[in-house]
Amino acid sequence: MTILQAISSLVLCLFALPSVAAHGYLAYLGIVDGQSYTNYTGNVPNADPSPSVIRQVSDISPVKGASNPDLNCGLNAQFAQKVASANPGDLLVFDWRGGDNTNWPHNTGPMLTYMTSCGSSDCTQYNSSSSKWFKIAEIGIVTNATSNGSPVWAQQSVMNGAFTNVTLPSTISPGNYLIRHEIIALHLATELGGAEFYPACSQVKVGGSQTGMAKDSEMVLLPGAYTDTDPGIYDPDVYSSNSYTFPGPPIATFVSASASSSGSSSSSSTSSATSPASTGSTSGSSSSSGVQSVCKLQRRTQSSAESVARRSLKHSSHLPLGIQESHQQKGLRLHSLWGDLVTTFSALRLGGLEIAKGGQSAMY
Ligand SMILES: [Cu+2]
Repeated sequence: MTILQAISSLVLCLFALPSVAAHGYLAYLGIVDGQSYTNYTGNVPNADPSPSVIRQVSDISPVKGASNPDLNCGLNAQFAQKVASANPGDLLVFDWRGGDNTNWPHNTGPMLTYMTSCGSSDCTQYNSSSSKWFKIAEIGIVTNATSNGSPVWAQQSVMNGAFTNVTLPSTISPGNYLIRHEIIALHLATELGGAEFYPACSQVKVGGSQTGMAKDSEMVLLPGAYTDTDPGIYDPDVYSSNSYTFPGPPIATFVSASASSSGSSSSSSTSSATSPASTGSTSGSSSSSGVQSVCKLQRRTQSSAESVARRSLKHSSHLPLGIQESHQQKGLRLHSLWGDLVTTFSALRLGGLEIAKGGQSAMY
């Protein structure tokens, strides 16, 4: 993107601030476990909640300020009623949406994934405000700036309609966990306090019999791990510099170890994806191995049928924020979501999944 485009998108965002489109939330969590795929629906912020595994937040607006208590799990995050099942090595698929259910509206800044143990009980009543979190993944700049363009971040593909996925560490110990996936939008981070934090916590029970755990020294409080002056949070050069310093701790070493020892089969989800060229700060080795566990899935191939479906969906869903979509609308959207995933998996050639590529055209 050119400087001009960067400026114009910044200006657009500033003008768009009062609109619901300017911010967003984690709308879905998908879990791919071997042959099976489970999609968990999140609640629209502040809507009358349905049982979910994603902790509902009160607004699509960002958390502002690195010491804001809402940095923990998002604005006024509420316990969720359900718990997702997952196993070590599963693919976690995050689907972020804008507040009016269009694409995620931002393109600048990193995405980071943390986990914390809920202890011996499930996470449905677990207060994580003083919990210790460890980082399992982070992704930032994927294409360096050119002489006439800003660097491109992985977040750009989310804005373009992609899912973001993260591999659950293949050696992680079984137990009850919160998975905190966070987008930090840096389009205003040229000013102190301008960064927008979007954390989202999902409640998961991890099975298996692995033994991987983070060290005490790798665990942090949230808030607590960031300050407003961190170079990755207050970043005056965000539109021009190719170097980026991820905030927070390094990726836990057991995650890096499992990523490098898992061989070719589990690296398939990353090898065919865009290869990220992010410049991690923490240490060369930990940032590069962490990036390996993250890749982007192309969500939108935009067949014309889908465009029509989406357009009509958009027309029929001109509802103020807080009103839940009808069953029919949800069905239509899930339908297209599944189509997207079929495309995605075919494109990524995920090992065990045998999904015919032709399936997609039959859906519409
Ligand atoms: Cu926003």
